[in-house]
Amino acid sequence: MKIVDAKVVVTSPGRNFVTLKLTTDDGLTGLGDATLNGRELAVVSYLTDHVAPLLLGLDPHRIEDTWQYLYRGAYWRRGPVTMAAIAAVDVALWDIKAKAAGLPLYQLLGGASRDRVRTYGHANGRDIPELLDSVRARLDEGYQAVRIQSGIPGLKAVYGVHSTDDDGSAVLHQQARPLVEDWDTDAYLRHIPAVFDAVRSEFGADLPLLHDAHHRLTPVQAGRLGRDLEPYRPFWLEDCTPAENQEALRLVRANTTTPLAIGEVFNTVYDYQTLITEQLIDYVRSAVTHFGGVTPLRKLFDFAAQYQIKSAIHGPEDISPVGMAAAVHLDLAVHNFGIQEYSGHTALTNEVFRHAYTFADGHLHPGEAPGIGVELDEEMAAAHPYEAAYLPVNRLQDGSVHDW
Ligand code: CS2
Ligand code: MG
Repeated sequence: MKIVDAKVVVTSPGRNFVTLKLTTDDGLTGLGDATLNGRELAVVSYLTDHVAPLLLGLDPHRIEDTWQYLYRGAYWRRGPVTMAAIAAVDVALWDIKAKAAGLPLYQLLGGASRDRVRTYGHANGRDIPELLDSVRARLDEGYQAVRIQSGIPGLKAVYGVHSTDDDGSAVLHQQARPLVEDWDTDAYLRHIPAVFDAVRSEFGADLPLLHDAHHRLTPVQAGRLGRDLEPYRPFWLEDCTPAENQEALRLVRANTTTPLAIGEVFNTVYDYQTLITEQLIDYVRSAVTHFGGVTPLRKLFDFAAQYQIKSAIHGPEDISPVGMAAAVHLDLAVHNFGIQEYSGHTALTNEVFRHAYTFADGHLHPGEAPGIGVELDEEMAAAHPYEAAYLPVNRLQDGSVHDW
């Protein structure tokens, strides 16, 4: 079997997605997600101009060899653009291999280790009453674990909370130029414990509550927040501090027993080395799309398992249904599964990417379709062309740029 076509499909059914479609001389096709939110076209060029020509004529069954060829052969390795491009190739090859075997991908990953995949959904509110309504809405949709994000008194727009213009219209985070959001760490640190207190008072002690600090705290501030939240027993505190400096988590870990989740912006195992071997975190967050594909992510989970660390694949809306499908196959198969983030997608997106995975009672299942179980409607995709869109930029009250 040989690869005879490699096509990059860019579509924007409400937000931008980049998808690689590989076709073999047997007529089998495979899909891979290459969406890098806010920098999509960089990956389009990496794939179209530098990778696709090298794939033609290769044996699609040689997944590990192709991965190594693209990772080591480029010389310039790691990084979000490179690893999103390699991920798309990797997942498309797994899709083809599983289709050739007539099996759903999870069966090639060791088969099911559980019956279904537990998820968490996003709840947010500009204030606490609105947040409580949002938590209630997620519970009504069947979620059994909820991430809570709240507006901060005195701040106009905050990560994870939909912001509105003065006329009440929703301000989309995806903007043709970066939306500028404001930030005040002290106001945030004062407010979040009250948010947890209100949610616990309303929904009780048992509901798993997650919170994303989105890289915004110093290590000592993260340790302080982790300790302040301990009475509310969070399921986890996510991205509590920028973790490029992995040693910073020693300071956080020394100050709190709140479970820590990190890694959605990480692209290789080297980003996690200290965090895992010193058990400084409890969950690894990388997505198939940002970590180079199923092949390396499975290796990461096996490495993390030796240190009692669990998987928690990143799954917001900017991970396409192709990336989500690959994640759910991995979730079903690996032993040290923790939880799967699942924001869901718009109805239009689900029409462009018809998928076999299903969501019920707060759980996902990949389905039994051969491959990853996703079909791309290229005609519909073409009807929704790319639209320039950027993630927001965060500024402190004095105007200096801060992590978003
Ligand atoms: C967030 C993401 O879901 C999460 O945990 O950190 O929504 C993140 O902000 C986006 O993926 C950025 O593109
Ligand atoms: Mg996050």
